[in-house]
Amino acid sequence: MTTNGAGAAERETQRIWRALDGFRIEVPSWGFANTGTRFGKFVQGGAATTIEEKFSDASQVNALTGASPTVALHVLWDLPGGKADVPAIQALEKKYGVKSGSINPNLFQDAEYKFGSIANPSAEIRGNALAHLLDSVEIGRELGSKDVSLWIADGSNYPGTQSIRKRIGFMEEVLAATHAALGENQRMLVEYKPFEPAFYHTDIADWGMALELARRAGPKAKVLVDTGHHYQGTNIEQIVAWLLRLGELGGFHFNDRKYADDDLTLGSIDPYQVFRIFHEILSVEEEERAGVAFMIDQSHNLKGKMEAMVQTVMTAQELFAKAALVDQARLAELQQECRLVEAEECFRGAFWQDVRPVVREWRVARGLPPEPLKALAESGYVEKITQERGSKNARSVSSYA
Ligand code: PSV
Ligand code: MN
Repeated sequence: MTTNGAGAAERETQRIWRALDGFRIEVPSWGFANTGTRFGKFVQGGAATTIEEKFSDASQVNALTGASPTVALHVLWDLPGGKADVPAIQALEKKYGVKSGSINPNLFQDAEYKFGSIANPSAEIRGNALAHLLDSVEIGRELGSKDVSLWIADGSNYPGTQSIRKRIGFMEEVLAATHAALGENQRMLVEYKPFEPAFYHTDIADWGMALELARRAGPKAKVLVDTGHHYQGTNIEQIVAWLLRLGELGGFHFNDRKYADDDLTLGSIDPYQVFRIFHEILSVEEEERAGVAFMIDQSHNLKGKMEAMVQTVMTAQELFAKAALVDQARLAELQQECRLVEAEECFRGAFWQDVRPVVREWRVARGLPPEPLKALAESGYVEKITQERGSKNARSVSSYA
């Protein structure tokens, strides 16, 4: 796979294997469920409508890729009974061999949150939002999951209709109270998003706001970067570099997009961007990046859900492997001497390498199928779930359930 001789090829192979051995990416429970667009819902025969089906799907993805042993849970969608559902989830973890990952409170779908949740002018509504956050912390603790991952959908649609400044104070209070409830091994991730569902201002619009709120909440609060939550042209890897430098990068929600928060599969539009992000992560010491959680946040409307998820994890593995090929020492030298073209070639040379043969060898060596998508097709799993779940899905009208 390289032109530099057998020794160099061997070293590159080792770098890839080492990177893949340590690579984990969490799948979202909601990525297996029916979703849609603002204009309609597209039901798939094989979509998961129960938490057991979501665990079953997640465990298949893990068995095929060897990289996804945890599944992110969305509290209202997956634990509608709250803490009372924890034993059922634990039983599913045992049955399917995948663990609960990040716990995602839901502060965006109840009617009372129309004007906001933790930034709502009403103290009563903020109190309800806090109660849900505290429940989520408790659920996370009982499940032994590390991260409570907060996305705050609050904002406003028209200038002058809300006090942006007052709402900062409201959020600070609730986030500090949530942080105070975290167990020893728990963290709180603060996600930002500049648009949608609000379109004039969102209360946590960018990484600066998320960082400041996280810092004020306490040391266990970190920033979560969702790759779909930026304005066009934003240099996401620069944000990543800053957050790494500050020790404040909690993790990622990976997805790809062309226009807004499109939830397209990772690397489908701009694989080079994902490579650049992985490069930033791989260019810091192992301890510094140890706490950075990789998660997928996608819902697939047109592609088959299982196929799209397997394809996503494979793509993530391939792009991570490419990033692992960057010769960091050589690159640092070239950067220091401002040898621009050589530095760029050293960097993108790794991106252009076809790592798939080595990734395939690694899969076989680890007892995994060499071609996960082919193995999925041959397993008959999608046909089986389509048959089993088909009639339920045909009747299904509720979104995300
Ligand atoms: C919002 O767009 C988001 O990125 C948040 O992470 C949610 O939890 C997730 O998508 C699912 O709607
Ligand atoms: Mn997200």
